[in-house]
Amino acid sequence: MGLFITFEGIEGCGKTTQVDLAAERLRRRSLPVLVTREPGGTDLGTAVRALLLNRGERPPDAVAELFLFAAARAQHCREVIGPALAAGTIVLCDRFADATVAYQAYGRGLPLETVRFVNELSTGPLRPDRTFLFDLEPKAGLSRALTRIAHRGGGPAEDRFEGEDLAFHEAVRRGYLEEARRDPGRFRVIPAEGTVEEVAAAVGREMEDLLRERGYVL
Ligand code: T5A
Repeated sequence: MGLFITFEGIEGCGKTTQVDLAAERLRRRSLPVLVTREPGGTDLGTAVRALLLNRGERPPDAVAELFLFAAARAQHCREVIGPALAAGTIVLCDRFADATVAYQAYGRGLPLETVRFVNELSTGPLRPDRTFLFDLEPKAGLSRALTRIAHRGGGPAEDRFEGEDLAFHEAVRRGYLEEARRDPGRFRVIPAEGTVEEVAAAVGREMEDLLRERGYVL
């Protein structure tokens, strides 16, 4: 079995930047790595991503949103993540089921136990070995995310969640921190206000510990 590592946090916390840097470090050591993201990672996930993240005249209802994220994840787990882990790959995933708890339960206000149940259905037996939670003030995260969107050019902005108010993003952050408190064995909370290099150094230390713990020769 490989290793399943997820990267989580509010908008603009820097997780995508850190997923790419972590993958680069692992590849330099000739370790087999797969980088993927949610929603996404499969044809179905990519189609669902457009439905969920692009602004439209009629945004999905919160329950519809929950099921769309779950549908994308069910396909992703069975078509991509599960087989990659079975082949011994280290899978780095930009967001996973904790995002559904943070956004759809804490952010949207859907019942927590219902969201957990839907998550279990969509992931089946798959659980991350480790989750890095990049913690940042929502104001700082949103300002970074909006800069990223402004520089994106070309494609769709995928900014529907960035349009939510500050209270929503604060609730999402609280949700993530609460999940980390419930499962300290899996989560590592990484302060994300530093420079890219400072945050990457913290991720690097945590990755070394995990690889050593799991018997990888370093
Ligand atoms: N969602 C997702 C749910 O509601 N439920 C779910 O179940 C799931 C899976 C997905 C959206 O869907 C929601 C949550 C999201 O709103 P996404 O594709 O994950 O969207 O996009 P975002 O989270 O919005 O990703 P961002 O790209 O905005 O944020 P990241 O990944 O946190 O940040 P990153 O690395 O792209 O960096 C953003 C900008 O900041 C700069 C980068 O260069 C970039 O410009 N940056 C830094 N600047 C200063 N200091 C640092 N340390 C920096 N690190 C990065």
